[in-house]
Amino acid sequence: MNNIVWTIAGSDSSAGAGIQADLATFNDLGADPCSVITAVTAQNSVSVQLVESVSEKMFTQQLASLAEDMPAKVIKIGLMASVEHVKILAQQLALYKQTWQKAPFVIYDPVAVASTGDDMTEEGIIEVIKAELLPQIDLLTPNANEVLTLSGHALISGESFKPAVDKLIDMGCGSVLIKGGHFELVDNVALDYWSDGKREIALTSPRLENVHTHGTGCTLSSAIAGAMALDYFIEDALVIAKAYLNQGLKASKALGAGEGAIAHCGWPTNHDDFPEIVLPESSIGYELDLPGRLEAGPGFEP
Ligand code: PXL
Repeated sequence: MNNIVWTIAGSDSSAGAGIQADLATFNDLGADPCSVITAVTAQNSVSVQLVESVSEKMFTQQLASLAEDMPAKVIKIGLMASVEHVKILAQQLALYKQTWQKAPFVIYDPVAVASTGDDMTEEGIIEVIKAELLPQIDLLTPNANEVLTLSGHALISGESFKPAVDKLIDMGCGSVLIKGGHFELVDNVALDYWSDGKREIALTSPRLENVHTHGTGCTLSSAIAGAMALDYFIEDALVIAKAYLNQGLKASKALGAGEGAIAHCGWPTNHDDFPEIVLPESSIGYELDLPGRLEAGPGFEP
């Protein structure tokens, strides 16, 4: 029995993010990793110097080589720098879902689609991502900026999470995890919110003040992918991934003049690293309007 998980992402020469972070995460959790490289980046801890997408031929062949012999249970997508790659990938994902014995679960961390920090990607890519890639995605993992870019919804309060997620689900995603790394709904609390439009879950952890956070987005989505490749249900995978992230953040350090990257330290085992589930009757539950939605029952549309 294999637990194959693919990462489709960019190479980071500083090895803190991208393919390098994804593979380290899959290995730590015990999944069986494969990789498809979308772009090569030359970067250090201070800045990104050069980004070059691989040729369409090379991108397509990597997918074909793996599809033929090593189909995945879970596919994690990171940096997509080329419009043509997005179109090819959307088409291939649709094909895998129709033709593979078991449809892969597809996770997309929409790296560099935010209006800030968009310099790693080609012009016009966001429209193609919205129209063609999002409908193939089972779990999207945006931060607040990426939510705004993709859905037009600004996360201004707890109550704004659910409508933003519902919009992204209308656009074709199966479910959405909003990462709270940049969103301080409650002082000193990091909050992540997940919903598939019917079920929902929010997780909180004490905010960690570590400045060495390069690669946290890649690592979180890869940890979810790795755990799902081991057959954990999505809610459990979110908890494991968050614990893996907290553990790695506590051990991260600088290696160059700039920000350091998250560390990779094996399966999370420390109780303090595990997040808490938000209960409807808690203060954060009220902020998110969980009691109101529970009362309205499943399938409630705001
Ligand atoms: O963390 C986002 C990210 C994803 N993929 C690659 C990156 C980065 C950030 O630098 O270099 C290849």
